[in-house]
Amino acid sequence: MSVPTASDASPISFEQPSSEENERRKAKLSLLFDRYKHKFTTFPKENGWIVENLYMYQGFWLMSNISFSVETVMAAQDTFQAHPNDIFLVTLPKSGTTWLKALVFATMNRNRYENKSLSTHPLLVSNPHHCVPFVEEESLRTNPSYLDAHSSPRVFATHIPYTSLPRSVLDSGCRLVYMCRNPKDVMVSLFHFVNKVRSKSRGLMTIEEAFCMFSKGVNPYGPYWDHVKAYYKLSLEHPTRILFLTYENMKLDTPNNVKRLAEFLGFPFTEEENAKGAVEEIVSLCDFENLSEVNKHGNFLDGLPNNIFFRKGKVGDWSNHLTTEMSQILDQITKEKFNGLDISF
Ligand code: PAP
Repeated sequence: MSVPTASDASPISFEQPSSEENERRKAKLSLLFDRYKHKFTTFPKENGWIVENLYMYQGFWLMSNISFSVETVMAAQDTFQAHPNDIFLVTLPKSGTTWLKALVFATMNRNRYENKSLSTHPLLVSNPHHCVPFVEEESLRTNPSYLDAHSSPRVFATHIPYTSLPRSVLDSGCRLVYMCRNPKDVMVSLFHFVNKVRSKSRGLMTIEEAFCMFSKGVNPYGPYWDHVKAYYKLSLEHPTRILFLTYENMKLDTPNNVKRLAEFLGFPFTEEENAKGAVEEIVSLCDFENLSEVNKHGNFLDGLPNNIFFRKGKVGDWSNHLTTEMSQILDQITKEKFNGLDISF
């Protein structure tokens, strides 16, 4: 059986973005802010984690004046055109986006890099976020658009809640992979991330503040539970259209989950590949130790260091940060919100 390959026409740049590119992105963001501010500044507002405010848009809290924001989501809704064979990797921030991008990219492009020196593999020279673009960032793109590529299937990631996905994504019948993670680990991971990127003038966020906001559902792309639930239900209704994965299960048995992923994406591993250890190769290429080493230096877009996406990569680190009471409250909320759903971590 021959394994399909993603076309070589992909114009993705694996290079580090230049400071000029970051400036151009900033200018584009500012234009979007001006285009949409008359709408979203009237929406309900809360204190933000990273930037000053979060705005409630279509039932979810979104930042503003940043790449992942209410204005970039609105721009995506207005302009993003999905193709029926596109693939979307959907996550809440800090649920395993970087890892999922790497696994999917490595799986779908395995033939392209076969028999080549491993050191030329994009995942060994650049950030997984450069390999799979976000829908939210398409409106800020300054290099040739991925949208114009002949590469097929195209793969995008997004944090956008189901109800806010651009109409064409919903209508095109394309496939989605959703990865969710224990809310307690998501919260702790987000808390650490935020304190690395928040402007000095805002001071550090405390774990108590983070807990209080997260448990009320007030976090970027939150409420956590509503985001997960909508995609989970969709995965039950349309199992061939949406694959629902958890970070914890992926950790527990990465090879079998990579096989499931490959089948769902239409790139199943052949018996020959299985016999020669192709799955295990991908698993080890994308494991935390390897990717965090590759991304030890250098910068990602918007001046963020590559290593910001790699902290511990463990299941259950929440126990080092949350009090017993915080943990019990989050467990109770999760139990109530996920009542009747077969989601476990
Ligand atoms: P993003 O949504 O901002 O892209 P995302 O990749 O979803 O972030 O989440 C980052 C988390 O994934 C970090 O978790 P931690 O804070 O609990 O450590 C990060 O360490 C973890 N992570 C990144 N790469 C991998 C990987 N290859 N394997 C497992 N976990 C990973």
